[in-house]
Amino acid sequence: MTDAKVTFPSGFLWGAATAAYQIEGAAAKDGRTPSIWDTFSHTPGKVLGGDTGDTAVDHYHRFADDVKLMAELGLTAYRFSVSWSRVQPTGRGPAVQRGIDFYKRLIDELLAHGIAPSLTLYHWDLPQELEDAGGWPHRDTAVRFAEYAALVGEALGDRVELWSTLNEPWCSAFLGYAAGVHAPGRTVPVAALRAAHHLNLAHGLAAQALRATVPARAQLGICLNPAQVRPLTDDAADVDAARRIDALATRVFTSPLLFGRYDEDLLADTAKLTDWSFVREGDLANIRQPLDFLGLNYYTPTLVSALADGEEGPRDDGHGGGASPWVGAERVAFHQPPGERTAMGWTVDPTGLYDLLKRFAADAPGLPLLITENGAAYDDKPDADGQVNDPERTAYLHGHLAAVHRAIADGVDVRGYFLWSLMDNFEWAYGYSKRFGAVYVDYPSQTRIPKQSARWYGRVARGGVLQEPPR
Ligand code: IFM
Repeated sequence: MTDAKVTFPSGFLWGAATAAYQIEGAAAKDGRTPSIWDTFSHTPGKVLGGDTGDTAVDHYHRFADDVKLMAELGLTAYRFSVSWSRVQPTGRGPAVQRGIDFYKRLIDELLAHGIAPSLTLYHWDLPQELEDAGGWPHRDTAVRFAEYAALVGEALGDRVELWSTLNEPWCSAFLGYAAGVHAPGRTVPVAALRAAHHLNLAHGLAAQALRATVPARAQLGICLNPAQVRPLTDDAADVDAARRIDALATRVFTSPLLFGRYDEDLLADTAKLTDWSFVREGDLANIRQPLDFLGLNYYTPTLVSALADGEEGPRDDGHGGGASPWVGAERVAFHQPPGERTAMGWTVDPTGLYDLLKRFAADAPGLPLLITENGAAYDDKPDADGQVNDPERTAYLHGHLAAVHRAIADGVDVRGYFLWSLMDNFEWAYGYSKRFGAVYVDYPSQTRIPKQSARWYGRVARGGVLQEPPR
């Protein structure tokens, strides 16, 4: 491979990503109150091993060392999320200064090390009080979110240029309210659709609130996890199954965000559940706000086929069981795409990332794209010398970065890549059993050990040139 083929554009962001509940710990410190994930993880049987984010990887106290480590690795950007209930404990009213101060300290540390902060306002941790008042299926939650966005914008707008409103609203809506495998653990199909709409509205209202509070240089976007859906065969029924899943996984967000509409096929597929009258006049205009970038999170493609009435088929869509999140598209089978799998059981297939980038370059011409998450879990362990060698993760990153480079070479405007995740952390319903980190965390001692993949990624980041994985 020659350098010319694998050199990324100058200014390309080389980052890693995390989320507040997955790393911070300090769950009851400095005025923070429970979020839906605190409640969910403390409910017996919801999270593997009864794990919680109470301590997580104690980033709240160790952030300065963690930033130092990022700088040593050569990262130029860091994507983190703000814990809503740390800065606005009840989801209403003024900001709590101690909560804000934590993020100020973190951001100042990043800036001092030349690392661009990329702030996500919401990565799934709704203040419990807002869930008690109805949660995302309830319209007022979107209004509350815009108020929270304004508070954070006012407090941190001078320090942060890259802003994302929501992370993976699909998971919040469909895993949280239909499948029940994520907080708040409800299994009410129509609640998921209402939640999806109110998350879209929350994004639109928050984007407007941010534009009014943060300096004009700020870049605003949203991080989605569009499914890269493929039909098992060319059969019309399978192609239609892929269309149904695409509508529910991706277009339920991208069509209102980018085009100001909910697609007719989505409305038809879900008509037996709702007439969508919760979409009020003016909502779609509020949702369709100018974006400075679209964040894409990608891990694996989705392979589907149609199920005839009464027919059974494989149903593991990789989201950990529970009720079906695919409300209105229940007659779809999910197949394991061929290829190697990660410890999550997710197939490694970088062509899905390439296809996704090409799709959004076509669907949203002129809109810069960021890979805001991509990575893999493996069963990493330190060896006798205390080193963590993770060749599978390096190969995964290499393959996906090559796919990003290929898309850029084809003219797709990709501005950066954030590896998921900076360090091992609380992997939601899987607790601490899945390690996505480039940095290994020994949980009892909280010792951080950069894995071999982190060192490799750092070399790529420093040179802006894709390196061959170590042999
Ligand atoms: O850990 C999660 C993250 O919080 C959101 N995107 C997917 C990751 C891996 O499952």
